[in-house]
Amino acid sequence: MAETHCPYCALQCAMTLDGAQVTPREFPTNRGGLCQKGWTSGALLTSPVRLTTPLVHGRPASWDTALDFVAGQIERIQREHGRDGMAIFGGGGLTNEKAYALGKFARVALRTSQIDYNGRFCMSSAAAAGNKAFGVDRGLPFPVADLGDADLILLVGANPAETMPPFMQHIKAGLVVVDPRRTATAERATLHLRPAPGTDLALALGILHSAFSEGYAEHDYIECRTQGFQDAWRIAAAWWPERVERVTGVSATDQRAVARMLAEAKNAYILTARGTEQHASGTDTVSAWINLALALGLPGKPGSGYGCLTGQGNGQGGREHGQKADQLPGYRRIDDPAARAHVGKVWGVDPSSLPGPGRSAYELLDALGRPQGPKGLLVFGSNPVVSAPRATHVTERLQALDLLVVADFVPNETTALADVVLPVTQWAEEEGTLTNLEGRVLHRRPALQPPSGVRSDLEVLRELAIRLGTPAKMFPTIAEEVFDELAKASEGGIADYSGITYARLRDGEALHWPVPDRRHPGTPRLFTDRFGHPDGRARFVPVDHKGPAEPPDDDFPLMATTGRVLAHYQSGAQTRRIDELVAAVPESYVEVHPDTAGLAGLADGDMAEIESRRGKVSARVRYVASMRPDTVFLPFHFPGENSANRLTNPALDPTSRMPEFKVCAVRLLHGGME
Ligand SMILES: Nc1nc2c(c(=O)[nH]1)N[C@H]1C(S)=C(S)[C@@H](COP(=O)(O)OP(=O)(O)OC[C@H]3O[C@@H](n4cnc5c(=O)[nH]c(N)nc54)[C@H](O)[C@@H]3O)O[C@H]1N2
Ligand SMILES: Nc1nc2c(c(=O)[nH]1)N[C@H]1C(S)=C(S)[C@@H](COP(=O)(O)OP(=O)(O)OC[C@H]3O[C@@H](n4cnc5c(=O)[nH]c(N)nc54)[C@H](O)[C@@H]3O)O[C@H]1N2
Ligand code: SF4
Ligand SMILES: [Mo]
Repeated sequence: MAETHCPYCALQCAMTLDGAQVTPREFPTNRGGLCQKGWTSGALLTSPVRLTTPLVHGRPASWDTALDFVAGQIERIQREHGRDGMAIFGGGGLTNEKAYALGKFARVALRTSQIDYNGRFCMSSAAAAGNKAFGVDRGLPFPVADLGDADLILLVGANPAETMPPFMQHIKAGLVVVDPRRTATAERATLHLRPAPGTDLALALGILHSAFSEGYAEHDYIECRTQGFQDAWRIAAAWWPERVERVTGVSATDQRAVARMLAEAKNAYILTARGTEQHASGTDTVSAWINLALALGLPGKPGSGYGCLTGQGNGQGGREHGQKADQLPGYRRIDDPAARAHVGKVWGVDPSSLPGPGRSAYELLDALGRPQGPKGLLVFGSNPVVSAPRATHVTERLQALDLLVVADFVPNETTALADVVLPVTQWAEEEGTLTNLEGRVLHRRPALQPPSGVRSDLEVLRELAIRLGTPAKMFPTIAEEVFDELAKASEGGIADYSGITYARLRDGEALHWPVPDRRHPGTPRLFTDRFGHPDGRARFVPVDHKGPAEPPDDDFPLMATTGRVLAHYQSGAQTRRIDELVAAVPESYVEVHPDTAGLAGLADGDMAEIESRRGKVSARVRYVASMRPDTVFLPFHFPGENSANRLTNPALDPTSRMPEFKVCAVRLLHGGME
């Protein structure tokens, strides 16, 4: 029996594993609850699809053969194309230890600048906006359980009733949901605002406009705790509610009602997620919601606040320890000389040998195999063939590589293209830490022995590093040793883990970073006295509405938006292997208003073809009377002909480099493939 946490999302529900048998465990985030994915997560531990033998060009090989081959190819590629000829793509599901080791492997063993990860597709816009406003990016700067005392919660672009079901227990009071679709979460709301996809920024400006004009702004707070209100207000002043109604479709009355509800609540929270962020103007959109929260005096006020729901199991920790292109451990910047000096010392390397910032996730995938781009790629913890935007193009770029190596424990659409597949241990077979959506560092204990033949990601990195001539001691394989080094590397950084030890975590201490020394109790609530900027004040960021990068037109008259369903996780690599989840949602579908479907001659249950400028997909029509007639929705969990990402637009946010997963122009046709 081992006390552990779920392998999937950032809520990190606590569970006990007895062999592969899951039982929920009491914990502040899940209070004894689990969703269907958590309940069934044990199934993959005993699944016959499990990868247990390295594959080289599709044929079983010994570990030595596979690793020698990979190391030999890396050396050849770097000799011919330079250090940046090799690239790494990581994931926000990796433990802190793995994310740290991967970043170190890139900078020290490969000495490449070309490393990024799927978190760029996930939360990078909220991270960028949080850094601008608060000088710190921690998803929720307060414990989840605090939400229980609020009178009002405004949830923007988030569907936790499907994406984190046990989270809904914390919402006890008034709930306002902003989502173009009437989701399971919106069903629970006191008020549901249904803006057109990609128009949230205008909506936030409209609500700020109402709040200020009606006299709800917290002038003392604005004066004492913030900077820059006037510049932000100058833009919002031009967005009176009737103008916003024309752009968003949300009535002026509803905008005013939300402003009033927020102002009248004694304690209120504004929370955002991917619906707000996955846009070419996602950073500005999050800034607009933060501006509203600041004008109402919420961030840092006890019992109130702004937060962003992180997504992947280690969505938070995964972006703190150096697998991001511009980053070193401790949430340090790779272009900061002091950060390079500190981390260089911990690693025992000359800081000048550390590469600079590399390409962001989509830019990296897009550059693969091109004359100036990487020729080899190592993937740990992602399935970009299904999850990257403009997926057909990304697939072609992966095929253009000289060397594609994927470490995974199940075969997926990306391992199918790989020259070398390395079978690794999965969550319950190894030890490690993750940082959940509230910045709390959690310890996962090993519950069962891995099958023979598999190795851990940490062992793979060490074996490759040795073959590339790096001293073995630089890449320990015991998670606790890696953590202790990570803690040192993070010391003095924004995400300071230096006071955290495995012993403290095993004792069950609730350690929310920063934890700057061993006696420090952790920081469950940030911003109560000051924000992270040197002057302690939060910043309003002046932002204006731009709208989607690809608005609908005569050829592609509808907007497609994409997201999640309860039963499947991400690219589906894990959940499409679990019978109970496949039975719940066996295939892709498209949610469409009956009138819109009718115009295309499509009945409920027909196969439709959905086409954008980048490609075509098939999906079964679901009549949903509450859909906006101008919008269709597809889940992105399915591959091949059903992959929503064959449609999506890789237009990138200029700051976060996040692609616009949440809106592209499409047309709906009869006759998709069954
Ligand atoms: N079941 C399940 N749970 C998961 C995951 C999973 O794959 N499956 N993945 C995990 C991960 S990594 C993440 S990031 C989280 C994501 O969690 P969420 O952000 O809750 O999930 P999404 O479905 O991507 O998007 C949320 C909502 O945004 C809406 N939306 C689309 N366009 C817009 C827009 O322009 N404005 C607004 N306001 N809303 C819009 C969609 O209709 C959708 O209902 O879930 C985590 N939990
Ligand atoms: N259209 C559209 N596309 C999207 C989104 C959307 O809303 N719409 N959301 C985006 C978001 S928020 C995200 S987070 C991405 C996620 O999409 P992906 O990055 O593809 O994430 P997963 O499907 O979780 O892929 C994880 C793979 O890594 C493996 N894996 C899990 N843990 C480990 C480990 O510890 N080590 C190793 N080596 N492998 C491991 C799993 O078996 C699986 O094959 O998708 C993005 N794509
Ligand atoms: S809500 Fe998230 S962490 Fe909890 S059981 Fe479901 S997938 Fe796992
Ligand atoms: Mo995500």
